Amino acid sequence: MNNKINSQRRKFLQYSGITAATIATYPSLLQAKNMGTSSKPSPNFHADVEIELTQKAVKVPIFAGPETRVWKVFGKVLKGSPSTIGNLPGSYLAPTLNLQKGQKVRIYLRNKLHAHSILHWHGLHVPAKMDGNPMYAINHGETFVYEFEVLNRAGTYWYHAHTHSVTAKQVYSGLAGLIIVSDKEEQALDLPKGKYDIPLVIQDRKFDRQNQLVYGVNMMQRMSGFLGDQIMINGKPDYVLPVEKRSYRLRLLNGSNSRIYKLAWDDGSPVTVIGTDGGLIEKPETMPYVMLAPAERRELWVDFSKKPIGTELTLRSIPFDGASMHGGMMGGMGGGMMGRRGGMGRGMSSGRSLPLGGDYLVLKVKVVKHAKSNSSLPARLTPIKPLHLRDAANANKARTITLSMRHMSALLNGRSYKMNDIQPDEVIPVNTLQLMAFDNGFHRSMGMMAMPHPMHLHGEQFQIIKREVTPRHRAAHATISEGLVDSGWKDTVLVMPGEKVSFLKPFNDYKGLFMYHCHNLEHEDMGMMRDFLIK
Ligand SMILES: [Cu+2]
Repeated sequence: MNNKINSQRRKFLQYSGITAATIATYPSLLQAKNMGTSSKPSPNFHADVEIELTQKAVKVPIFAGPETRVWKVFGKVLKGSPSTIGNLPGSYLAPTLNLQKGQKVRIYLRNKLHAHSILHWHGLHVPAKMDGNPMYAINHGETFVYEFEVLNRAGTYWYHAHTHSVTAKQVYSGLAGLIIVSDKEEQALDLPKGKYDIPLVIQDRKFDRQNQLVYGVNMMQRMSGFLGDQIMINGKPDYVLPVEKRSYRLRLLNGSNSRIYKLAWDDGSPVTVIGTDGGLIEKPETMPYVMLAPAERRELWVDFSKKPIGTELTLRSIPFDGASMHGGMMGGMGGGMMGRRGGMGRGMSSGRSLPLGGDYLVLKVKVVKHAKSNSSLPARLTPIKPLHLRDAANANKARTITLSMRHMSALLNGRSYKMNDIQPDEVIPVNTLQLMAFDNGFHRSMGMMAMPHPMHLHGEQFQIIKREVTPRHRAAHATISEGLVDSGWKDTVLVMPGEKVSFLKPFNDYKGLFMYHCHNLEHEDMGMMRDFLIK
């Protein structure tokens, strides 16, 4: 091991606050050997747009008083329309990348952090080398060059750090932003556009009295996942969205480390969903509330045209069961041990973690003025080509991935993450459709360790075909089931305790390593991640 990597690793251990005792339970931490290689642009790739993203540690104003240290991504368009990069107003989150289907994109990622890091384009179907696998993490001063064509349909995607063992901490510190892909099919629809098309990144955070981010890494918080005491929207506390009397398209992303939301309007209006992870669904779906697990996206259509000016409306997360180990105890206990908040102007913060499955405010909307135009909800959105079981290469034998937690580890088919550790059942022939399933204690009870897991697969989007729940967990499941959106294209699926979710996933075009993992980022860092080898 050379000295540079050694000192890098020391720094990152210091930064992560990982103690020697913790390392003993994370043997895979010491296996990250492949870090530290800049890459170069390919002369054969003719980019339509070129973007430079620079990661830096900076201080930003979030609250009154001391500025907050965050990890920020700065974006610059080197080639192409200046609108390729947009910023969420006043946000410390990474810039929004506005891409078109069919565009060839080159991104220079420059790492100015004193830590190794790599970015992943969540939901995009890109070559393995361009996917942000942790093995490509770069050190301070190095550059990784990404080149890919946008093959995805219009939709709300995102990007975030995917660095071995420290993804949770890095995303928490600020390394996450939106990718909005558009295409002709979507543009032809009369959906709210421009300032009436609003992205909303929902995250929970915790700050100390000096306004600094607090990230707890005790073992209990790792097992349940980090839970903050304050909801941030687009990186801002106490967020109020001013709207006109007309309809809006709201693009929700759950960018939280582990928090699952059950979102409902407080005036009892149903929620109208028009899109999910992989873009618009075929037709709007109306439900009493909508579930949003970490990394999932939901696009909502909301009409404020009949609301009087001055109306305040809130989107709340409302109670549900089966949220965490020991019936929700973990969230509350974790909160008590963490730094307390004090101070002014932080109305929503209590110093205690908001319990998972609790009742709390997420977003406030205020109707402030009349509108000059409106758009009505289209009855049909975009057609979705259904995948068929008969086309699966393994229609009679699903590739089942069992989810389990035991002895301070989180496992997939009983295995923990390791680089370059492909097992025979993780090899998938390229250009095939596969029948797959996530089994979260459906066939074998997890007992007290039953937890929800938001499962994500890299590469192409998939379609959900079936959910099954054991009798023991049906009552808890019924508290979330009306808010699931299983139509359309998905890249992340919430798998509740006692549940098995079956889906069809295409593995087209690209060979190489593609990750599959839990998007509860503490679970991911604990090893609940593996690679598929597509060949
Ligand atoms: Cu998990």
